[in-house]
Amino acid sequence: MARRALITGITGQDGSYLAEHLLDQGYDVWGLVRGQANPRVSRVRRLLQDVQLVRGDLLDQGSLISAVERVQPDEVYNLGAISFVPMSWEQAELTAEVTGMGVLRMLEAIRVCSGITASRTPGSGQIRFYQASSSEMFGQVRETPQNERTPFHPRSPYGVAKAYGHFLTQNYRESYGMFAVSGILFNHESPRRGAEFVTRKVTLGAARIKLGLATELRLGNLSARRDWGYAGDYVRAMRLMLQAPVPEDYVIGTGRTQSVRELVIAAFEAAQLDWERYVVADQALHRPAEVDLLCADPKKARVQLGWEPTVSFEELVAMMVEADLRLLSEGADPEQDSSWP
Ligand code: NAP
Ligand code: G4F
Repeated sequence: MARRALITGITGQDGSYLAEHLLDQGYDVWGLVRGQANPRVSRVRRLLQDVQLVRGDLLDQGSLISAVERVQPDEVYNLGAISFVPMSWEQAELTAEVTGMGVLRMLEAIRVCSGITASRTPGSGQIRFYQASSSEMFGQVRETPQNERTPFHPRSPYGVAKAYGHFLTQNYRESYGMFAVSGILFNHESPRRGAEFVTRKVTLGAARIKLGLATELRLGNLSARRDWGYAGDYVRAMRLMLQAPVPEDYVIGTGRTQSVRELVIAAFEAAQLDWERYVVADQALHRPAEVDLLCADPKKARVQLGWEPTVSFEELVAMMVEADLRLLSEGADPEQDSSWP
């Protein structure tokens, strides 16, 4: 019988790529959707026609229990979160509830539905659980590159909430023997990335300028460095982690790091534009506390899971610029969430 997966965050970037990957692998895929009239659900219905939808919200314990009871999943991928770091200062409590406490509610739903009440042999739990942990937990980094043993020093309410979810996942593994793992994923991007994140903001900005739809692009800290990879590669790692013989956490990244300035140069080059004529550095877009440098050491994932990224930074930026040029030329409005390449 086909394995059955339940994905929270199905309307987001990673949810869409993971759903496609699991469908390709022969899974029955279910996506958790929330809200009375969430406009992003229609996009999922259009792009992911073979995904079945079930209602639920990470803020609502009962809804998660009902969803797990209905779907009876073999694997649960918890991708749902408030994931935009600046928003986590503006709505810190909501971020803690969704991005942090949401992990507790999902783990509890699995524990209750599986009838787990006491400690078991590690890995013996029936439902396998993946938590979307983040390199934001490393924050003010203690060493470079960062690996599974690098200590955390989160720099935003988002990073703190992710650290809670990470340790809780570890704790449910140790307390109840659940097959519960975290992927500590570094930044990953794609043409489906939200327009608020810097890569997409830059590729959309370059495309708009190229097409005469804008005259400048305002950005914050150009010196921050990130390890940027392709989302399509990273969702493969999520599935591999749940197929491993024992539950363990893994760092997923490319091992290369670039600055926002280098990102801008690459994107404007792909659009054949001189970035210095259009990019305006805006102090108002700087964060209260910045993560200056992230760079992954993905050796464990390479050795134990056989996982490798396949798309380079340069290929990724070119892919995104090309997709945005096409989208805007067709008259689509990426801010409206209606279009998804
Ligand atoms: P994304 O595009 O922002 O998607 C976030 C998803 O969370 C959306 O589907 C959203 O659904 C859902 N969500 C928000 N509030 C919810 C709630 N109360 N209940 C249930 N679902 C809720 O994020 P992404 O880039 O795909 O990332 C997926 C996960 O990986 C996130 O947890 C993120 O923090 C983590 N992560 C991402 C990266 C990265 O570089 N992309 C790196 C490390 C970790 P609605 O349509 O209902 O709002
Ligand atoms: O693209 P960003 O907003 O991503 P950030 O904060 O690194 O977070 C993303 O990656 C995390 C993994 O490390 C995920 F957990 C998280 O959910 C999210 O997907 O910003 C990247 C960098 C920052 O240093 C920021 O200060 O770009 C800098 N930046 C400079 N100007 C800007 C801008 N970021 C945004 N969003 N907008 C700007 O105008």
